[in-house]
Amino acid sequence: MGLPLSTKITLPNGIVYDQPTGLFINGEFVPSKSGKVFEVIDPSTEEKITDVYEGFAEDVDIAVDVAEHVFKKTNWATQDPAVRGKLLSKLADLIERDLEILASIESVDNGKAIVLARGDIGLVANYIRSCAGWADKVFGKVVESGDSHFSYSRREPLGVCGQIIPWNFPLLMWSWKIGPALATGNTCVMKTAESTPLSALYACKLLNEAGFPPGVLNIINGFGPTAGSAIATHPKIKKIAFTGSTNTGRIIMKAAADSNLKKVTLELGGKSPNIVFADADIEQAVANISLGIFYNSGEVCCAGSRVYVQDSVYDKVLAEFAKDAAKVKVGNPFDEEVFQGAQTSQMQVDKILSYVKVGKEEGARLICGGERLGTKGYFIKPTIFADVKENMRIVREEIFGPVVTITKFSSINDLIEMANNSEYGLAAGIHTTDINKAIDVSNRISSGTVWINTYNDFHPMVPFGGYNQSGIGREMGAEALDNYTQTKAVRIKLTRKDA
Ligand code: TXE
Repeated sequence: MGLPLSTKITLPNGIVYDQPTGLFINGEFVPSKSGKVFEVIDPSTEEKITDVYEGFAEDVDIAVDVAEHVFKKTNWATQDPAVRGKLLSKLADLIERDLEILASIESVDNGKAIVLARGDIGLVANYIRSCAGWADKVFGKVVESGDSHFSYSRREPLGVCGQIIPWNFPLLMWSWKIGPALATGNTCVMKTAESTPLSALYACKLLNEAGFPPGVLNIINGFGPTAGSAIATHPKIKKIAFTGSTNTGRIIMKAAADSNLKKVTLELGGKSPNIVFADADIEQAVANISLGIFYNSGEVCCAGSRVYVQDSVYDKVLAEFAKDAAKVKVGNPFDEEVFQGAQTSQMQVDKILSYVKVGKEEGARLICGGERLGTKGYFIKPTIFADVKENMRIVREEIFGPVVTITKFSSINDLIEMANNSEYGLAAGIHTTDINKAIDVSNRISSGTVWINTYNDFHPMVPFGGYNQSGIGREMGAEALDNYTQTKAVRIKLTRKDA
C-alpha cells in the first residue's frame, strides 16, 4: 500500500493539521506515477516529519498537459480578469485565516524562528492581495500613428509557466511566483524545493477552498536534476521563473535556450554590501547590520553579508555589533524568544562551516561564533569575521548562513570600488544621516535594491531583483507583470469613405 495522500501532523507547538503528501495536479492531490516518496526532515531535530510523493519527468508531463488544457480550452485566460482578482483576494484572506498553521509548518520544515515565519506569511497574504488588485489593471496602449491606421497593443498571458523555487522562504517564493502568473491569466507547473515541500501543498488546499478552477496551478514535489530539469527543458512550457543558486540559474537558462527558448527570469545569489558611515545613527545601524545577516539564519539571497564601516567609527561599530550578535537567541524555532532558528539542511551546515575554516585559513579575525550550537539540529552561532581583505573567499563568495565580514573604509571612492567589486548585485544597505550622501552613494552602487537606514525591508509594490549575476527580471511591483505577459501589437488600416 502506498503512502496515504494526507497525514495528520502534530507540530511542536501543539497544532494538529492534515498535511497533503501528494503532487497537486488538476486540483487534486495524487501519488506520483512511480509511487516513490522522499523524506522531509525537521532541521531542528533532524527527525523525519513525513514522507511526500516524489515527482519525475512523467509527472511533469501530466501536469503540463493539464495546465495547457486549462489555458487553451477554458476561459481562465479570456474571462473578465476581475474574476481572477476575486479568487486571489479570497486566497489572501484564507492565508491570513490560517497564518498560524502556515507559519508553524514553515518553522518545522525550514527551521526558521516562528516569530519570523509569521512575518513571512503576512508578506505572502499581502502579496497575493496586491496581485488580486493587479488582475484588472493590466493595460495595453493606443498608439497614435496617424489617421490612416488604428494601432494598439494589448498584454496577453504567456501560457504554461514553469516555476522552480528554493527552500529559504518556501511560501513567500510560492506567492511571488503564482501571484502575478495567475493574476494575468497564465497557468503554472511549479517544483518546490526538495527540503521544504510542505507549506505549498497546504496552501494548495486553500487554493481549492477559494474556488480556483482545477489545473491553474500544479505542484510537483521533487528534486532538481529530475523534476526541475523536466520543467526547464519542457517544450510546452513558455516561460520559466527560477529562484536559487547562480550555478543552477545558469543550468536553467541553458536548458531554456536548448529546448524551446522559453522566456527566463532568474533570482539568484548575492553578496550584498551593508555600509555604515561615520555620521550614521550608530544604534540603528548596528541593529540593521545585525538584521541584515542574522535574519532567517542568514539564508537570505540579499543578506548584508559584507559590512563596510567608516574608519572613525569602525572600532565602536564592531564592539557594538559583537555585543548584539551575542544577544541573538539561537535555538528551538518554536521558542517565542528565538530569533535565529536552524539552518535548513546538513548540506548548508557543512557549507557554512567549510567557509568558517576557509576564513580562518585566509587570516581573517574571528570575532564570535564559527561553530555549531549543540549536537542535535542544524544550529550555527552568529559569526563575525573582522580584518578581512577584499580578495578573501569569505568576502567574495555567497556563504548563505549567519556569517558576516567587516571591512574598514575611509574615502567614499574606495568604498564604492569595494562595494561594487562583486559578481553579484542584489542589494545594498547605506546607513547615514546625510540624505545627499545616501542618494549619491545609492546611485553609484551596482545593485537591484538599495536600503537606506533599513535592511531586508520588503513591500509588495516595490520591485526586487538583481544586477549582474544576481538575476534577470524583477519580482513584485508592476514589474512582475512584465514577467508573465507579452505584448501583441495590432495595426488596422483604415479606409476613409467620404460618401
Ligand atoms: O540551490 P539550488 P541549493 C544558494 C545558496 C545555497 C546554494 C545551494 O548559496 O547555499 O544556493 O543551495 C532546484 N534543474 N541559494 O543547492 O540547487 C532545486 O531542486 C532544475 C540562494 O539548494 O539552486 C531547488 O528547487 N532545477 C537562493 C532550487 O533549484 C534544479 C536560495 C534551488 O536549488 C536543478 C537557495 C536543475 N538541474 C539557494 N538543480 C536565493 N537566491 O535565495 C537544483 N534545482
